[in-house]
Amino acid sequence: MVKYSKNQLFYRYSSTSMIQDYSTYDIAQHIIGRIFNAQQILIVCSRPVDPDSLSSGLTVSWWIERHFKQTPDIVIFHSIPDKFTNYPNIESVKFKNIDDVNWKGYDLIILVDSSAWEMLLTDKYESVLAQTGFEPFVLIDHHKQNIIHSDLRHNSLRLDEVCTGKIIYDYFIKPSTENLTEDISTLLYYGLIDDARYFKNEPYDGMYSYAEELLDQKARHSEVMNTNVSKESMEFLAWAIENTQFYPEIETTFLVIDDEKDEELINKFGSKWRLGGIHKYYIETFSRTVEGYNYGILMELNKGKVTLGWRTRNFGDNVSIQKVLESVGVIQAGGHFGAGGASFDTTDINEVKQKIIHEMEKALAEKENYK
Ligand SMILES: [Mn+2]
Repeated sequence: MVKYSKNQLFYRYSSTSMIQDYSTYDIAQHIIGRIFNAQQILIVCSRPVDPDSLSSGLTVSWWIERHFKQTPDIVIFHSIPDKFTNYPNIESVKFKNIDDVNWKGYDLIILVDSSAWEMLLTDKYESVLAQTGFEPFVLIDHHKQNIIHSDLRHNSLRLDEVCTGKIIYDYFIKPSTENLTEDISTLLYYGLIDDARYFKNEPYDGMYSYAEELLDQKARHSEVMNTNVSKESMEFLAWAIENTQFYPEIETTFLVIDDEKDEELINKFGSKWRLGGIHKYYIETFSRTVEGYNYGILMELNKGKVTLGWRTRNFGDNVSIQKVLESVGVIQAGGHFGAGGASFDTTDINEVKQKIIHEMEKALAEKENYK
């Protein structure tokens, strides 16, 4: 039987939605119980290395320290782009190699903001799971249901929310009656604003009141809204627009980075162009923005696989790119309706593209089967 601290008596039934046979409240309680009983906690932030992923990891860690007087380690296995160096507490997130973690040393591993093992634990995730099993893991996430959520069953708190930070706030911090510090509010606000794409994405219940609560707790609005992009991101945008292919009949744009284009990018931006996330600005400003092109796909050849990112306009009568990809032999696809990622177990990038084009033609002709 789990013993709760005095503070936990304040946890209240806050949701009636169910995850399998457990209510979300039960799952949150179960996770709190596990935190309370844990000896050594590790927090793992996910790829894409974005504001919600980093701020969720930092916020959970802050709350555990504050509420349970225990200091977790925070780790990420993908490098953190320079644009995050001004984030409060960012130095507590350690960028590590997966082999440098003593997995057996942690009895609780909290995963945040992820819909796939690979996004968290890299392509070596199977060797980690072979050592640990599923037991040490819990997951807090807002992506579409995927294999990882079923693997972790009632240790996965997955909700359709605007961002993972909001779930942490609603289910852990707020009921515990801890007040946010200015820095933590600001971190959560970064996560919210980025995942909501400055409120251009679909509105989720409670999204605006959450923003207001963070502002009430001194989130630094002007700091978060002070966006600028690196010169490299702008140069990538210009290059990428030049290299984008337009397919009007399927309302889709493709940017295909095969070996030849990769070489070109390495010459322009250095071998680490992928890791710096300089392609993100192209995806956000260009994909699904051009009139008549509701779908934007960026394909790459990466470590012997074809990987792909998509954007779909949330407005209008559109098909699900995930469904399209599932019909053309994807090994993994997930994320959100309007924004997601996928990978194919092949290096024939043009063959994958041709299959997608063919399936998109079908999908647009029979929309009801691809929703
Ligand atoms: Mn997120």
